[in-house]
Amino acid sequence: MAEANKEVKATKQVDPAEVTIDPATMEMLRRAQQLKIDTVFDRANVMKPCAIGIQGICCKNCAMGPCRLPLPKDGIQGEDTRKGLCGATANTIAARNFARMIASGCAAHSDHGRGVAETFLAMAKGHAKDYKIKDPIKLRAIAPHFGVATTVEVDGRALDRDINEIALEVGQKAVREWGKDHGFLDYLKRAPQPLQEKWKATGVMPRSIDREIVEIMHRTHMGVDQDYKNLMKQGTRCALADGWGGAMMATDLQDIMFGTPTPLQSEANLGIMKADHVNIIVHGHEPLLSDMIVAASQSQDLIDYAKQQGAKGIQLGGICCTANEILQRHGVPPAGNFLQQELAIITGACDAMVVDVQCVMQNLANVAKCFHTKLITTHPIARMEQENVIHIQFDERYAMDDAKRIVKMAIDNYNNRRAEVMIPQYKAQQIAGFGVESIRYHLGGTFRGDYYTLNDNIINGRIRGLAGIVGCNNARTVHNEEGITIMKELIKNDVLVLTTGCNAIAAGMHGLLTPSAAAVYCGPGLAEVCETVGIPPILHLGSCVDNSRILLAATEVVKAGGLGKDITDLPAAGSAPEWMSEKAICIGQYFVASGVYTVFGYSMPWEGAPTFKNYLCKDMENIYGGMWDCEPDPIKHAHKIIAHIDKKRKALGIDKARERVLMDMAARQALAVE
Ligand code: NFS
Repeated sequence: MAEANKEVKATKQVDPAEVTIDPATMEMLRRAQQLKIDTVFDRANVMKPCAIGIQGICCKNCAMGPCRLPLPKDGIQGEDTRKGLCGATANTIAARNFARMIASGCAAHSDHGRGVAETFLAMAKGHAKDYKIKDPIKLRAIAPHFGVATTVEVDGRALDRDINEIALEVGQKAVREWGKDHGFLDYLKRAPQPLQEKWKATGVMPRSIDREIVEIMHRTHMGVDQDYKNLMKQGTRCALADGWGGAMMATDLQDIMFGTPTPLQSEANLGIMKADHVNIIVHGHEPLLSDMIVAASQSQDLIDYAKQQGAKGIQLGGICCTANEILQRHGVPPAGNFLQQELAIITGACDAMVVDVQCVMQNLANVAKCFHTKLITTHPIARMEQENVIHIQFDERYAMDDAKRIVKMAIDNYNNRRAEVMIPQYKAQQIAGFGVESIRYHLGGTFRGDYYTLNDNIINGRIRGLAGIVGCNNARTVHNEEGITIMKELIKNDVLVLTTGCNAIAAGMHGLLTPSAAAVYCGPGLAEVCETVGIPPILHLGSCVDNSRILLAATEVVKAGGLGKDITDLPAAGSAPEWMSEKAICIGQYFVASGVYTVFGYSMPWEGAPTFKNYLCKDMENIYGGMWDCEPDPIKHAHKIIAHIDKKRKALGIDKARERVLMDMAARQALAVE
């Protein structure tokens, strides 16, 4: 069994209790050690990161390098004379690397968005029969952003336009956003007016999505852009093309085709897998296939077929953002987040793992070799070299047929289990599926139907502010520890948390996504709001592309009034405590450029270029209203966010209301009747 994995030998075994705070993960790591199967936790123990690369000061953009520019031991004294063979400074190198990370992140989210837009258009043309318009209200709501009319005039009366006609035009317009040859992205108009003005004035309005990515690749080629500020201007334009472009369109079009999420109950963690069921784990990002697999696994003929094979049913679970996609729309429970992907196979009960794009570890193939698990790649752009991997290319024209074929393959594999099944019995209840629309419903005014009640509670100080805590796991930090500690500290201090991505899965696994968590973990103000309206203190807003929901929720807060005129005025901040992917850097930059103070954990690839760092972490605030920061210590991290929220409350003149909340119950009651 160890054969397939013998390439990596841990010099010292990791102590499971030291690398994660999740008992299910600890249990599976012990099991892996018993079976002599290495996981990402072991590899992180054996291979240390490059001390220069981690600081962002290694340039490998031409074959004269790689040029490495380590900081002098005693720091920079006087002028920084470090340079590469061509003369590139540390700032240029770090900015090029940073911009390339943004380009890659934008490409990943936006190519996902392109796939969705193309399928949406195919659906509208009748070429993808298994996809439907599930949310026509949302389609009508977003059509005007593309300049698509939702009414037609008949005899002087405005009548509702045919929904299929609207879909066709929206699909055509959306697809063009990737390569339009004039003007700017349509969705930029959704941002608050002052923010749009700021982008115009600073010259960072994205033109088309593909162009901004290409231009970064050009500008970071050897001998092109050699000014870190100018490089980051393009980095910003590209990041905005993601957040207010590709990712936002992905979210909207997915909502229309698969349903706009509404809060629903589910569970989270490896304990959702069932020994007596066929277990299918979907992993990756795009819901185009996974949504079909949900439907296929619920079809009676396949459930009957599973029973014929001796299973009690079919258990579907998700890993990474695909998990969030099918959780928020169908209540399918996540089996885990990024660092748990190998562990789902090590349970011995994973009959098929179906992957598409992004955040899929190649070592899954090696782990799958040790078990009966069928590892199935489905996307033409994401295949694996290992021979045991099966490729079933997904074709949206035959979506349901492909999904059924995959589910049947998993069922046929049920009786091939060869290792002892060991599923850790840990899972937590959760409520997920929040969004711009459901926040309006839960925290909106009774009659106004907007964010009035949310704003009111921020102004009166029961809610101190808002924090978007998002992003990945990183094997260089303790699994889930930073994210969970930060979120607990924030809600303890009355900060309402919005979460997405693998951090959202962590919140679910650790029991923070239930309304009852409010009484246990929240400060008095936030607890009161959560208990009154019946929401968790941390709202699960979906996958990483759904960070666009956070931007739009913030815009709604601005529109509802009383908290300034722009996102940057809000008592709000962003954070990715355990970030690891290039997508996270892109997200961070579009948050910063949207006016949000954004703190990352772990370490940032700017440490080796102090001037560039200063530009991102200080100067950007003067340009966009938001700026970067990095704080690996979770408690300090949370308090940096809280200090920023308090700074914004003060600027808005609402800091006094907050002080009253901190008084006794009588004072709070007095505040409530004012
Ligand atoms: Ni976001 Fe989703 Fe997870 Fe990180 Fe990867 S799954 S797109 S990148 S690891 S949160």
